[in-house]
Amino acid sequence: MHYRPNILLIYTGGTIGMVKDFTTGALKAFNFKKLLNRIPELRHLDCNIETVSFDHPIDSSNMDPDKWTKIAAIINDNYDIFDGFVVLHGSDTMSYSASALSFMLSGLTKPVIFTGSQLPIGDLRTDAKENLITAIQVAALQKNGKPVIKEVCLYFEYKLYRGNRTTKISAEHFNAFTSPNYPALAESGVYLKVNEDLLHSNNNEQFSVKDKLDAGTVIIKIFPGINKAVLTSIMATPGLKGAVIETYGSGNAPTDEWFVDILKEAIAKGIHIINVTQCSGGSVNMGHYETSTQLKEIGVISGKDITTEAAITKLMWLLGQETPANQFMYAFESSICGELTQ
Ligand code: ASN
Repeated sequence: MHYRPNILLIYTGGTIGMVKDFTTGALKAFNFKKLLNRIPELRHLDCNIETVSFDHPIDSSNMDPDKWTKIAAIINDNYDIFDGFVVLHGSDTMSYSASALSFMLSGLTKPVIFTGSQLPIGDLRTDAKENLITAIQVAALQKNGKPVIKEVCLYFEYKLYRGNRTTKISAEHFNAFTSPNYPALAESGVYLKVNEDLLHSNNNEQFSVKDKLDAGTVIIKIFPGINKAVLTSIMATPGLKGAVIETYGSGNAPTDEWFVDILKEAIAKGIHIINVTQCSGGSVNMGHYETSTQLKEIGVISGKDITTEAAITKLMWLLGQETPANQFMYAFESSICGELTQ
């Protein structure tokens, strides 16, 4: 008999399920289950769909590590019952959440597809229907009775990306995401074309949720004129355990003595410093220019071609897993689930 995969939709909030507050004119989160009833197309999909919603759906600007743990727990509790998961999420922080979950859902053997929309699902010109329907179809894709996708992905505007490779690039285009350093895993046109060579699969690791995160972290963007007092004060923040520094080009930063000394002292105190590029594509390569040689010498960790979103969540995750100090650099510079090119 024909098998219909079971898909769980997890609604966390975001524009996709929002409605306009008629007094203020602002969009706010709404009861998604009620809205779903208005999408008869879902009944034509070749899978069984169930939905679960956050008790209080949020605009994704209010996303935080506790809520990532909540999403991970929903997936864990339903892991054996469902063949795939679709997480409906606001687009603003979707790349952070997809990255965080990619680390937390260790040894994943089923698809977890994040999607959302730029316009509410009830809007006449909405992009929500295509995103939702195709995300469900991707989550339901099976080959020889097994899911095709076994990783955390993000589906938006005809493209399926590895979630931890994405970044939001537009506040208004339907094409709101890009994956600057890794090609799309699948494209949806007349056919749904999956590029199987690009898919991630774990090495027979058992699925488990590793949800401890430590948010004693910061992202610092370097700019010409960066202030010594400000940087000193950030590095002196109580409880700070790691910093992602967005540098120029291939990982370059000012060579001023004070700048290098502040980072050197922070590293000596046990703060992990991660170097990522503020360019929208390409990789950090410390030592390529004189302006990054010292960073390498003092023990700054290379983020290689990781996105800032994946870097900060990987940092929180490695800290949460209590990765020993002497293994931290190796652990960060190695790929856990395809988030960087080794
Ligand atoms: N502010 C919304 C959110 O991230 C934006 C969206 O979903 N398009 O929740």
